[in-house]
Amino acid sequence: MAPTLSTRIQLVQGDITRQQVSAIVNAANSSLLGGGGVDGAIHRAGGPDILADCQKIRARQGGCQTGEAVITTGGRLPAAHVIHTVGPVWNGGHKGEPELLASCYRNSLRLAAEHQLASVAFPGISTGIYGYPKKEAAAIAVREVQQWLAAHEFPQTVVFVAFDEESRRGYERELQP
Ligand code: AR6
Repeated sequence: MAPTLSTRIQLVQGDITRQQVSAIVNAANSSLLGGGGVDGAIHRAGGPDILADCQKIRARQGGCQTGEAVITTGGRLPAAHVIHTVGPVWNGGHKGEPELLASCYRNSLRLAAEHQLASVAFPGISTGIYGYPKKEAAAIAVREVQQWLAAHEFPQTVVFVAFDEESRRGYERELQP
């Protein structure tokens, strides 16, 4: 029997760099050169091979625009790959932020599907330094992932990684049947 949508989505609270999945998603910036927050944690835990791949992508296409995604090695991480996506900076919500955030999820999932990755873990893109309200961001994340999984075989599983309790409650609300 094919797994149902609800068994293909998991929610955990913790550190995304520890997740045993095919790819973790990074909340990057358009330079792809690293930064604070989850970006800093991923580069620290994964080591210099991730940045080396990012530099190659920069040489090829000059970085990554808001709403887009690129894929690199996971270096020393348990995850073989990192998908770097650039979320929108929250600016009140009327500057295209919801559509750009939805694009981050769709483009990350598309890369995972193209590489036939079994499992992908997402942090709350834009919900830290970029200031996107966690509740609204969780609603977009869950909607986009559910729509993707309903229409695609890959990735088989998506893990939402909540770093704190407020984020976890946001996902829980949205995932209620
Ligand atoms: N595991 C899981 N989630 C985490 C972790 C972790 N180790 N660390 C932080 N979070 P942020 P943004 C959560 O600020 O808002 C960087 O400098 C955090 O609690 O990392 O998209 C980039 O280079 C929050 O819910 O990303 C960009 O310049 C979420 O991850 C900028 O920050 C995202 O917070 C991107 O800002």
